[in-house]
Amino acid sequence: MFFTDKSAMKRAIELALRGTGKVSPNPRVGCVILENGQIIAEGWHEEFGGPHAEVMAIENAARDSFEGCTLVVNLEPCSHFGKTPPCADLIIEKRFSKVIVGMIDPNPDVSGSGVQKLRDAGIEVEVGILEEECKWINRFFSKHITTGLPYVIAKVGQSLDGCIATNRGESKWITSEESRRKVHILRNEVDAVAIGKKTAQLDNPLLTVRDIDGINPKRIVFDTDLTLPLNLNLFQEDYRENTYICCSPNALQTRKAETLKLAGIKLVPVEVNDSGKLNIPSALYAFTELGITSILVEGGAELLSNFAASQMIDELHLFIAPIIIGNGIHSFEKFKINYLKESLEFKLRALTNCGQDIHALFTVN
Ligand code: AOF
Ligand code: ZN
Repeated sequence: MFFTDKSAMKRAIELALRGTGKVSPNPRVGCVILENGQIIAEGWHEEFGGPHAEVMAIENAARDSFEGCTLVVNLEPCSHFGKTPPCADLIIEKRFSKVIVGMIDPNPDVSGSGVQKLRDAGIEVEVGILEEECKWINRFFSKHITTGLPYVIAKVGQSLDGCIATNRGESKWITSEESRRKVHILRNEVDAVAIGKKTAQLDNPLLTVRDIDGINPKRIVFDTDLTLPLNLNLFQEDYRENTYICCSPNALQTRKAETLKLAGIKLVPVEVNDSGKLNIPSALYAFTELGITSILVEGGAELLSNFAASQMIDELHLFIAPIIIGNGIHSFEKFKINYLKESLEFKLRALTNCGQDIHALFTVN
């Protein structure tokens, strides 16, 4: 098979995705080496702290000089000393003729200087091949490295009329099995999954990745006063090690806090707003401290509304089941505005069928 710049980049992206769940907070990076349109070696960033994709591909090629070869990578080769030495230096030393880059590295320590270094050494560099796709697969990394905040995905499984539960709180299962499978794929992609107190109580979820091969994210419950009972699934022995509760600094001083900590559950103190709700931006900064670059907010209405009111949602996945609930609990019902100009705006990115459900994917920009 003859590889063009684009098809080689497609392959680099495929390889990059193999790092899902293993490289965060680093980006997912894949690399192929082309000679006369043929791939002679491949590599990807396999684990956090490990060698970068370019190093892996170069090692796999097992040769000294790459004159006449093109290196294709979805993220600009690094130029800084992090946990590993600069890839740009290695590419120059190995005498590559050309480098094709998907996107500039948003990391301020790199941000164009990797490409500059290569060009200064006389290497032909092309930037921006399949740039949209490249940016998409590393959107968590980009947000995190440029703002210090995790990328926030809100997931809503609702009826045609926007309800996530009946007025008695019944919410299992509004959406189809296909939709739920997609949620498990999403869970596998993020570093953490978050729910509110009521959802923890009513649904008693595990928040694990099931039905697909994957890695379980960290599990976060927002429980301001630490009133949730210890017998919930999330707090059972097999799960508690990866379970975090966000609570008020006051709640941290209580006996319940001691009991939870002794059980191995981690408590994350978060500032409280005047309204008595946990402050979302300070929770997000606390998550960053825990190495979390992406979070999936799974409900309920209270937590989703709190995130909406803080304008902290980057992406929204709406799973719409073909049922009408009527007088139920609406997905964002606690998010109150008076004028349309105050509404949160999203852009539709994709619309697909999910069994009988509709899956709509929106981003903020
Ligand atoms: C690449 N290829 O495969 C990755 C890159 O601490 P380090 O040495 O692992 O450096 C991490 C930074 O390097 C990361 O923030 C990003 O800017 C870049 N990651 N770069 O050329 C890779 N993983
Ligand atoms: Zn590197």
